[in-house]
Amino acid sequence: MRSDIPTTISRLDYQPYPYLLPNVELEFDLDAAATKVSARLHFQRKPDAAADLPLVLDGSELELVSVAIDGQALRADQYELSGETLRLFPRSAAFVVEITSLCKPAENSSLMGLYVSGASLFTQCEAEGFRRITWFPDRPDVMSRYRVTLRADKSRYPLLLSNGNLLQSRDLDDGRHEAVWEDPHPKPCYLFALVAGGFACREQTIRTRSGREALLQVYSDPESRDKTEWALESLARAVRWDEQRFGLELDLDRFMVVAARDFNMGAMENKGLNIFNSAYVLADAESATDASFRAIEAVIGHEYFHNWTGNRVTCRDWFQLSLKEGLTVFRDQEFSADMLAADLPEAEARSARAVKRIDDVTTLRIAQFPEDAGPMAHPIRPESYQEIGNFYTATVYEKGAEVIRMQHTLLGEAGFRAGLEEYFRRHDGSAVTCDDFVAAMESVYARQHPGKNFEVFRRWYSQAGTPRVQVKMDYDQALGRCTITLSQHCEPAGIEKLQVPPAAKPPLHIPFALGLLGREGQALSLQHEGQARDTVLLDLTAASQSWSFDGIPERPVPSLLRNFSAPVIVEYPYSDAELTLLAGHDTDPFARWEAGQELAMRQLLALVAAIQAGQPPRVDPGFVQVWHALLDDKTLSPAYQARALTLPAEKILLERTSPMDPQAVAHARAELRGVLGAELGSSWLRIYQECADEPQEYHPDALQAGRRALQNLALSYLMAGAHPQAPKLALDQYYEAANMTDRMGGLSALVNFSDTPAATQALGHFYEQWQQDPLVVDRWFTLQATAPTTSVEAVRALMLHPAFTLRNPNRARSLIFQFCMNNLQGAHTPEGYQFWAEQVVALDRINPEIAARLARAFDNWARYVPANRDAIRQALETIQSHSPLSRNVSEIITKALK
Ligand code: 0A1
Ligand code: ZN
Repeated sequence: MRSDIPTTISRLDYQPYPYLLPNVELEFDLDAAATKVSARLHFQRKPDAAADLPLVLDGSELELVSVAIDGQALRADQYELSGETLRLFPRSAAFVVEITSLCKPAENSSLMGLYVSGASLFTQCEAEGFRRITWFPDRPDVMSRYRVTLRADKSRYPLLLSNGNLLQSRDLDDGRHEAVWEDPHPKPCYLFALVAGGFACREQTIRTRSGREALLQVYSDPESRDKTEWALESLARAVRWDEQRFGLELDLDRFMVVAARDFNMGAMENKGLNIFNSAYVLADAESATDASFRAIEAVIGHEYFHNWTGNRVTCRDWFQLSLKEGLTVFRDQEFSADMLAADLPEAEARSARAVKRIDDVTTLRIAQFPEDAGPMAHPIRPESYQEIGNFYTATVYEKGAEVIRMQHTLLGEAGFRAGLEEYFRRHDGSAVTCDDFVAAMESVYARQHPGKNFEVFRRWYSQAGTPRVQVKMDYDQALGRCTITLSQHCEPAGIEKLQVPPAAKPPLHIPFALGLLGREGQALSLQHEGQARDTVLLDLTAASQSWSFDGIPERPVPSLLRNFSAPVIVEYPYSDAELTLLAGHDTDPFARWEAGQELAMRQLLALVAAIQAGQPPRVDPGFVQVWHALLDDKTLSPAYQARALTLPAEKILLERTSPMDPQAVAHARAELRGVLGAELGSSWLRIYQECADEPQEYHPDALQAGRRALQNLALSYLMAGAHPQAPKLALDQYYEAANMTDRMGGLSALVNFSDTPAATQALGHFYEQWQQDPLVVDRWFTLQATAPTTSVEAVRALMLHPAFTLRNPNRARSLIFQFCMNNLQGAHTPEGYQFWAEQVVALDRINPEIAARLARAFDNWARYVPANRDAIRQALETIQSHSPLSRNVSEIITKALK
């Protein structure tokens, strides 16, 4: 484990690498215990670099066997090896370095570099894993062509894969074989990959837009081959979509996806050889839920889209991570939305896209808003880091995608596409910065809007924190004029909070979509920039600005931040009656959903206050009526209705309490769900029966999945409201289900809402049935980890289950992470916090990347009610007192305790 003194790396300290490395030749003698790697690196000093600069290479957990320059072996006194760097002193401007080293895949539990999963070998090189394979300039701005020779025992590792094209393969003596791969595209080393093992393949040949043939392949464990159909179809759809929507074509003859059981993240976009967490590849109706099918499509799309946004144009340094991640998340969100809306009539397509937007905004609010309000807050382009692995964050990914989406909103679809084309024209084949991206977009924007630029917009890249936009509306009856004033403000975030005097935070460029509704809920037409529209886009670029609209016959109700046009918090003093009007009538489906959520939020906050004051919680009948109206609204699609009738997530509610009170939040939400379940029992039952009444062959499309989501939501409300028929419905649904979505719906209703022998029996039955399928066993652990009645003792007992292990990230996440992060009732106790500290320390010995993620469970501890705050501080100190701690965990804990 690396536990060196933390060094902070700053964005502004960037120095170009003084050498080019156009060609890399690698030879692997693969073996789980010790793999020998021989590298031939063809260096050229850059013309503007000083001649006496040493050649600095990165290496970690490697054993150096030999090093030579231009065929001359170096003696130990001819190079410097210290910590993670190897310094060589070449004498000429062009030279070949040959390095032979050993690494130990079987001992590598960090899953970075070359590691073992099951009986196979995999690599993970982003961000800094390549240095665990060989000494190398492990930085994204060094781009090379790779030729890779793999040798291994043929019976153990029958398949040998790497990036690019297979040049040749042959048998060697003593049962070994060899494969030679060449990748024609220059790439940084973080995109290198190899896979060795026994796999089954599902493949399809496609013809790309320009008429080239390409082979798409999905590799899995042989026993999972019948679960790779959806992934392969998703890949084919992704290829097609990128051609149609952005004109981007596959640049390879062969594109491979391989599923790995042990993987730190979701998946990895290695050039032509994507390696995936098996959770984002394997699915069939019996074992995967609708949500998993959708997630697979999204991640397959995401990694494929990186082929252009990330691989063809890559990052100059890791501070630019959002250059590829924000852009690629935006692209995968649009891909998913287009797939959901495909083949639907106009109105339904609009609703389907709104559902996707609602889900994405919910993710942003659950994961990114809290991050932006806590000690790890950072701009989407961070200014400094100790461990780059800690910056694969919701801010870089999800807020980064929102920043791209705003550029799309400002430029329009055609303008955005033109901007992207300009970006590739300027930068294809190079490693660039976020500024370069914005400059390409700006070139189109300035053409569209003479005199305007992205000078203010650029600040999104350097400012942390969620801005607040305060809205004021004035109405002049005599003039028929409505004036909207927007004022923005952003509190200090993260380390800014420690600065005295506080840093100035200049205003941002915020595209703010607005509509006005009449008192009957009708859309009012607005005159703006010479056109009449229902929705106008206000360009807020100063601290405060006003816009007036004439011809408004009555005092309107504003519909604000339509479609969530910017990642901000809106403040406007709506009356409950106005929110009710919007929740029932807003023509913007996102804003309509938002109004219902805001009403629910008010109700929940009132319940939290009552619980804290020891008063009986009382629910406003007016609010129940709003839910009733949504339940009875036949014009809504089931998928949309399911979102509209779901209460705001506990974590979103928690963010709105001050100080944060997790126990009161959990109780308030459970209380409201119970009341809504009980008071609207007959409607929930009707909806349940309507949804359940349509037996069809399973398909994870938007319509079917929406219906199942609504059915399962109705079931959970019936259980929460203790409807007399509910337990039987849940049991029957569980035992008779024909797909995993229905089965999990039944089982979670039983486990979350009743602590009965029937629930325990069903859980036992589930494990019996599915124990051979690791991804389903993960569901089994998660369900128990998140059930409100699950205590720390229960989790400890589950950790003793033979199927549990901390070494497999998916399994560790399914139980430990799910409990600590998604079980407010069970985890937010003094024992819960101590348990968490123990697990962070235990995981850190195995896998620092994963441990550092768990270490962030209670980031916002300083804002909690005193009892919780003090107990978390103690737990943080417990972690801090451990030695050694990885650089990953230590960065998180130090920042949390500052
Ligand atoms: N580039 C990948 C994310 C990723 C990052 C690090 C990994 O290993 C520690 C793995 C994957 C993506 O955005 O999908
Ligand atoms: Zn990505």
